Amino acid sequence: MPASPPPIPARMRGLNRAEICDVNFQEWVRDWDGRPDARPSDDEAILDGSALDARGFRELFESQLISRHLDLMARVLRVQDKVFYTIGSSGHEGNAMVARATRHTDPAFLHYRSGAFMAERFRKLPGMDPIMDSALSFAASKDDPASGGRHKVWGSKPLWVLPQTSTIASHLPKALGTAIAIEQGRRIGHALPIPEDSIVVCSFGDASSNHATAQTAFNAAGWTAYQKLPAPVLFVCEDNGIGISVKTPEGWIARNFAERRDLDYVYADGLDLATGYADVQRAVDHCRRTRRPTFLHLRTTRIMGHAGTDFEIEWRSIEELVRVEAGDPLLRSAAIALESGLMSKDEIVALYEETRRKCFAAAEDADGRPRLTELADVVAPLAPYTPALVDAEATRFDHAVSRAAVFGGDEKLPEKLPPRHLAIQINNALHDLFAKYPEATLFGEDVAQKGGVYTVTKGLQKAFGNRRVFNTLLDETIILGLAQGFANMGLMAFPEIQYLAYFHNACDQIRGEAASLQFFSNGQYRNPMVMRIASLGYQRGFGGHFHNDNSITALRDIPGLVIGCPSRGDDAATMLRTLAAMARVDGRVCAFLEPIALYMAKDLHAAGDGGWLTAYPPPDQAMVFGEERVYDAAATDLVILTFGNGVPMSLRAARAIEATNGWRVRVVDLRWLLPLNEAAIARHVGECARVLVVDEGRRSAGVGEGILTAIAEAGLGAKPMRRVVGADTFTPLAGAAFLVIPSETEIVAAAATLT
Ligand SMILES: Cc1ncc(C[n+]2csc(CCOP(=O)(O)OP(=O)(O)O)c2C)c(N)n1
Ligand SMILES: [Mg+2]
Repeated sequence: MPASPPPIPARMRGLNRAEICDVNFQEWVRDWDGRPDARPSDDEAILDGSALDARGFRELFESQLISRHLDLMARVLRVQDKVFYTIGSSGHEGNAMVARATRHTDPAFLHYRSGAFMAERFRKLPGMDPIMDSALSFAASKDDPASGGRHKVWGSKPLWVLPQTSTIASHLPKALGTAIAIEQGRRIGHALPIPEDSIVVCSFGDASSNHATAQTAFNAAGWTAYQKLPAPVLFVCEDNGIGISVKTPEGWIARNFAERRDLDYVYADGLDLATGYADVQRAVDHCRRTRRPTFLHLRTTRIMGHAGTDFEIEWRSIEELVRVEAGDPLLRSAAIALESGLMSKDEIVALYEETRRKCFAAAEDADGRPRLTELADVVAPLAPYTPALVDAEATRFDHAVSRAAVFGGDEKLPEKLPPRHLAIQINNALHDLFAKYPEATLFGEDVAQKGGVYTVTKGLQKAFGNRRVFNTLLDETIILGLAQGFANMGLMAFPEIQYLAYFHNACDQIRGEAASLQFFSNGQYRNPMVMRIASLGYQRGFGGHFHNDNSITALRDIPGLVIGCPSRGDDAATMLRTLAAMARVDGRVCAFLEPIALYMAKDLHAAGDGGWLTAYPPPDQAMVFGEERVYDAAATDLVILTFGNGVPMSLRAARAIEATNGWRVRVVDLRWLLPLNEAAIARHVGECARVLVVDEGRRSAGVGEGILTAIAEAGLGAKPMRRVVGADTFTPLAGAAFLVIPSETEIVAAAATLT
């Protein structure tokens, strides 16, 4: 019979496991009765055979203690409403080794259990205070240098830690994107903001490694390495064996990752600094030297629960909890300090208590600092817009020489050629922007040799090379992750999403990540981009829902995002210039919706009239952000507010309405869908007797609702008014597709009901 385990002392059965871990540490140190070695000098190995020297160990141990006491402090002060976050790093303090082995210029996208990593990275620059900076973030203080009090994030501008929200795994694609951008930027001669041999650090938990967003990043990293293309990303899986309450099957992480051919696997014991450090360093060195994606499987544990609100005692056995707590990495670090002779028991306890004191003092200080109390302050970094600078940038024209070469000589400049349709003018505008911005890059599915499904990007790769224009693997999450990574490295990114329907499965990369970066970093970090999406319905060549998706609702409520939707070629060119300028000047994340059905449209009222062809605007012209295009501004009988395909349809319908009702009809192409220009909407409605809103999107939650709301809020809701809008349905195949979206006949009929 196996001996029964010793009984668990009464004091160990308490509810507050943080207190128990705290007491445990002190008692364990006091009770230690081993024999210390002769004290090592700073440069000597901390223990025989360890790759870590005594100075290094001492610093790592201090970083671990800072992290632990920030956790303990947070648990105590949360209940006093001085701290607002209790997801801690306890058990993960070994990640300090990753910070030590990397540089402060290696961009880091961190797991939320990165207190020790941060404390250690703070050492890399003089004059910084990890405790105070962290305390300010815990306290949601306006003085928090990472987020300005918007969230408890691990982030630092000088330390190249880009703040993360806590959607698990969502940061992996952009970490990979940043790694690829380091290499790609170097190859196109772009001045990188960090050294050329930098690597990207990206940490996450064991449960998170199963997430689709994580898996696609691993896959894309392997896909890249398989082709012998560099991707120097260090994936650090902090394996504590559990995700909230769900255990990761024993051995699963090694099983799943140890033998991937194009993801180089290194295991390190994150619970033991003396033995773990060599392996951590090996992983970092390998990644830096080979530029291959590297998977560091870092063994950790989780003590004190998932967060302060997780009372593990209620759902785990006491025996199991005590067993887990016995694996506390700080106990092992204390043992190393004692066994090596580096520190005495008293020194350790004194350091422990002194760190506690500093953390509480910093927290009290932080609690006394101002918090965000005004909405204007909260949203200040969300959607910066400096019109004068944007306009100057959008109209800046100093690339005459390069564009002449791109277009094949002065005579072939597009503004000197006859009017053309939308697809051609977008293509011309992209060539122009690439001539203007040497840092511009464009990527997506099929965009390179083929030039996209609709040939909108045709010739770009030939003109600008395969480092600036390239095909990605088939995954929208990765395309948008790449865009963020490229932007992080100061490149201008034009990611393409092949169809609007396919944006939706990667939406979080814009919603949760790209659009939130300026907000959560208080404007310190930005990932500007112009995301082009082939969009909307009415296609005759290619049917079905997924090629005709007309829902932009998922984009419309993303804070800070700009959405532009041109309906004709000249507007597309000037809008693209403005979006590129907004990205460059203000760091904005922009969506450019290209109405597929208008790509090739040439005529407006009759076959052969060429009414929808437009001249190419010279490169010093741009569109003012928010500005609408008005057709027949003098008309006042009826205004039709619309966008996209609705514009030529409404212009045709306007003729019929004029013929039947005798009304003059004003058609307003809003062009900018987020934010909506509410003042312009109110002005046109105010000037006209009747109102039609033509919205090809769906009835619920679409643009039309926003337009009607703007009208109502302007006090103009009493005017005769109707909405012609798509049905709340997916788009069917063949002719049935046209039953679910607005038609010209419907527009004319709706106008007839307005008296
Ligand atoms: C996309 C997403 N789904 C669910 C959650 C909720 N959640 C937060 S942490 C977590 C468990 C993560 O476990 P693991 O990756 O092992 O990290 P650990 O907390 O153990 O360090 C879950 C399910 C989330 N933040 N994001
Ligand atoms: Mg875990």
